[in-house]
Amino acid sequence: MSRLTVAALAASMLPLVGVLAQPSQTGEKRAFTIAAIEPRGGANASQEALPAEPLPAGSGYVLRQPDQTGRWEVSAYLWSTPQIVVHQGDAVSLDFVGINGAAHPTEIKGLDKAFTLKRGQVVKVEFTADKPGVYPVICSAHQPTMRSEIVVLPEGPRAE
Ligand SMILES: [Cu+2]
Repeated sequence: MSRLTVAALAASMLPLVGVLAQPSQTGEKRAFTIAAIEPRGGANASQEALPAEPLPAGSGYVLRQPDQTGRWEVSAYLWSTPQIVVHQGDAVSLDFVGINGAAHPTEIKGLDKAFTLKRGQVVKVEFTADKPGVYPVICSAHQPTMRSEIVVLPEGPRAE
């Protein structure tokens, strides 16, 4: 290979190297609030019978038997935001707010984040969405209901 050919080859590869070496230009700041909530409903057994079917297993579901007045109640522990979608490269900020339930031992699987959210507290979790995938947000005390997920889409064109 002549010196000239090598020089020409190197020159032709320069634009490609430039593209590959360029840092991500698509990253945006994304912020979300995720509350620990417990929506609740009930009725008086004289008007609406207590369901005969038991709820699925797990402490995420709560069925309160009729009280002295005959009122029964059902509730489920949930994250207020069941799914969050961001793009690869985004700087993500999550504010977890404890509203219902005393404590929520929580893990974001695949992101190496773990914390206990207590009522009346805000826990801030920040990370850069490096890798595309689905990252479950699990409160181990309230399964199977208290599960959310963070979806990181691969880098690419965004909707305007
Ligand atoms: Cu919980």
